[in-house]
Amino acid sequence: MIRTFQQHRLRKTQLLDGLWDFVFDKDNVGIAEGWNVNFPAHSDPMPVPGCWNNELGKFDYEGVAWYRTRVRIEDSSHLRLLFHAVLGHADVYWDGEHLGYHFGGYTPFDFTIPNAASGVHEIVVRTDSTLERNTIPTHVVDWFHYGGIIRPVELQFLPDVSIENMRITYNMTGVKNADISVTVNLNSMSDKPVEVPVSLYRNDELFHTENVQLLAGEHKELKVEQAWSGLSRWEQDNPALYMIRAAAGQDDKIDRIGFRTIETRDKKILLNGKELYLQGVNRHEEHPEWGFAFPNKLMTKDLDIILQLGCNTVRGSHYPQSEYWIDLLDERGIMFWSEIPIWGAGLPAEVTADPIFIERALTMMDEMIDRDLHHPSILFWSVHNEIDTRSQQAYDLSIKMIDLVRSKDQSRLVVYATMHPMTDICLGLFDVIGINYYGGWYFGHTSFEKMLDVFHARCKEYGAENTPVLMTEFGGAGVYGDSGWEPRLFSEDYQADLLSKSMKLFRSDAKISGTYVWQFADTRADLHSHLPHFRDRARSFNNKGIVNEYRKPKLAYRVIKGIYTGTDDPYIWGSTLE
Ligand code: ADA
Repeated sequence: MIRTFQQHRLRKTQLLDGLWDFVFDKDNVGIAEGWNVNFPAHSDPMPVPGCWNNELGKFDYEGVAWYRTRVRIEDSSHLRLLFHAVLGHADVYWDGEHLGYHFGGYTPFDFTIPNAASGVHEIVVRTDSTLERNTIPTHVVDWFHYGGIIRPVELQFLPDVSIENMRITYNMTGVKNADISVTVNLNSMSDKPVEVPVSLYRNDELFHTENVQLLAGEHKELKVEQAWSGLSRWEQDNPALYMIRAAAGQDDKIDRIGFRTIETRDKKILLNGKELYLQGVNRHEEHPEWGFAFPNKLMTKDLDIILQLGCNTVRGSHYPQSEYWIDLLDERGIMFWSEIPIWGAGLPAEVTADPIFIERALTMMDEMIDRDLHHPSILFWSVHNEIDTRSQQAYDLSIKMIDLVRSKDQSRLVVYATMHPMTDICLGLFDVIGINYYGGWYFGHTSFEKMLDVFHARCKEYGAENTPVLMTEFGGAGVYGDSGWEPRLFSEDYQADLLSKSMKLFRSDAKISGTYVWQFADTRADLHSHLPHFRDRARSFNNKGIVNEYRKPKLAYRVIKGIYTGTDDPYIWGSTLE
């Protein structure tokens, strides 16, 4: 399942997940040798979705690799070939022909193949996981450089007239009332004029119907605006959701929305007019056995662990996470911070002015918003993490990113995470400021108070005195199972102590609206024996997780649970014992 609900009732779809033929192209000769037509005979079977690094003998390969599968089409049909996520560069071939190229990693892209003939067809994908100075992320980043087709691949069978997309927006006009707008984009692949009945449903109840005429090959946009009443709002305790279905002739599309408002006032974040205090963790969607091809089953488990911790929010560090995950958050009333993988600690400011970097950043943002626009749980679109926000280049990039987000979506807050709270020049640009600060880990423990004093003063100077502030990262490493009687660095005890002290300090600062602990689970880091980066990551993991990579709790989990739930109850596993 890609979503937690079915996305089509009429449109036939087929998952192409399974074992694909796979081969590394270490010398990058595949294009010259025409592997898109003559796939090498000696290939390995490779699970899709999956990261090749999780297979034996392939752990540290970074570079070009090729995948191939075959599909049988019973009857000639128009097709849509949809990749839900491929890491890095992807070139897709259909029967040897180049369908197109995509750069990214965590958002979907697709190709339409009109009038595909019946019979067997070959799909070949050339992927390149190489990270460089102007890729996003760049080559220095604090997570493992996985490669592969990490999310499902889908083949959809389209009728002559199909729904390209459906976009639903609304304005709350009262507690239970909203003006809604539904835009449906239709595409005709017919060679003659056609007329299709289009119907729109809310929870299976028809709310609009009309016949639409399209010329041969025409794209048409249909916009329906209505005033709705009697709505329930999406809230933490009652995450009311509404299914919206568009049907156009033989095709349909289903999505889900929730009604809520999000705004800021006098340094506070208000959901449905009520002040929020955010209690969260940073979660990488990563696991040592699956890499970024994170299975749905583990998502429910992650969420249960996070809910038991007392969280009402999660930060999706540092890239668009699975749609299934965000669906779960919608259903459980958990608020989400979503971001693209610009990871900037140590990134030279010039890189953020590189036109290729900027274009990639804008495309990633654009694709993330397109994919996730309807999730009520997403409150924050975050445009970058820890870039050099002391520089004019970062300032200029921020403006571009903010403009793009606001032009596409006015129903969420535009945010970022700064690692330069005392010297940042971008403070005045955003709806909410996130601070990443590692007092007690990279800096001495007492540095939080001083940092916050300087930061708050600087906010005033930059016209951000009313901007809400979140502690988006803080913490320290605690190697799972390492405890003792003395608070040694890297022990579970030190980590728990540091988090507890920092959290108490942040919670007593009325100017801070919430905390995201770094991080939920330990994650694989990118260490190489011949490179200098991240040498302090014991076991080649970022050990700042409050659970380890297999989701086993450390002392810090219990301590934070006590703080977040206000129970000081070290007991962690929702017992069935009386
Ligand atoms: C940064 C970064 C995280 C992680 C963290 C750390 O704040 O955003 O991805 O690398 O530091 O552990 O140092």
